[in-house]
Amino acid sequence: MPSLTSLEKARALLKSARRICVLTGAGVSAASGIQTFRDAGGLWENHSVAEVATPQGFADDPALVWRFYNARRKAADGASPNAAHLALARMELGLRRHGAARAAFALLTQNIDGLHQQAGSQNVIELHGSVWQVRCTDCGEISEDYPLELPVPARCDECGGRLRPNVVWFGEALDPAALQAAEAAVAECDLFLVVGTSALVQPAAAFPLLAGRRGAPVIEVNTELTPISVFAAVALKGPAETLLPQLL
Ligand code: BV8
Ligand code: ZN
Repeated sequence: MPSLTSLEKARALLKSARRICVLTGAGVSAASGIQTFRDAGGLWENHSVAEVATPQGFADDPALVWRFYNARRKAADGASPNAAHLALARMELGLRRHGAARAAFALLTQNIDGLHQQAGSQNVIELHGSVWQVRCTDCGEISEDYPLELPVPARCDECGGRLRPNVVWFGEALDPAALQAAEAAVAECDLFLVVGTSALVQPAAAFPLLAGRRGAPVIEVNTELTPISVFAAVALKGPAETLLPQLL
């Protein structure tokens, strides 16, 4: 666990911040019982990324991909927000209530489980989509009204076209609106907090570096060191569900 001084330093930086940008990854949902990707026992241990998280994998075997995402919908359905999600929602509320007029708070998440919204976070930008949304590859209809586990082959209620999870796979561009909103938040923040991400996946992993290069201090909360740690003004080593409430 981090020394008191690094916790105090992080608290002081947070206290004086007016425009906070947060980036979260699977580590914030770990305490909610949702598997991360690259930790021991993680999702990528039992699934080939190419088979379940690329357009080619979906084209080759949509049933396999839907089994993978149906399992993730089920896991997310059984999960509730943990203290890390709740602390981030409280941080945003506090800033909006007591922050100066130009106070701003943006929560960029790579997670697709919707737990930040369930915890009460308002300004959430889902960089990699949502496991709750399904998109028709023919008519483009996006819906959250399909059953928890989609029958395979999953067909569109509107046009009978093939349905896919509305998530961003490797090799796919992020939704332009989400990317633009994220870049704007990175450009205007005066503090960047990165929590629970291995910081390997682009373009999300570049956001903390871009903020740091502009002079915004970066605080990292992670149970391990990552490529961001060396750039961070403060790198707090420990679980987000314990450290984030201590930061507030
Ligand atoms: C794109 C699908 C271009 C949704 C995912 C070189 C440079 C730039 C890009 C690339 C490159 N080489 C390849 C690329 C492209 C690729 C990429 O970045 N590859 C990497 C691996 C090298 N990027 C892309 O393809 C992106 N698109 O670049 O498009 C383009 C442009 C125009 C036109 C066409 C194309 C798309 C990336 C999105 C991929 N989709 N998933 C889903 O199923 O969820 S990625 C997958 O990884 C998830 O989205 C996940 O969110 C993301 C990141 O993982 P993490 O969230 O960080 O989770 P992880 O398990 O890795 O780490 C958990 C961390 O938490 C650990 O550090 C652990 O220590 C910590 N932790 C654990 N418990 C706790 C904790 N911390 C605190 N408390 C705890 N309790
Ligand atoms: Zn359709």
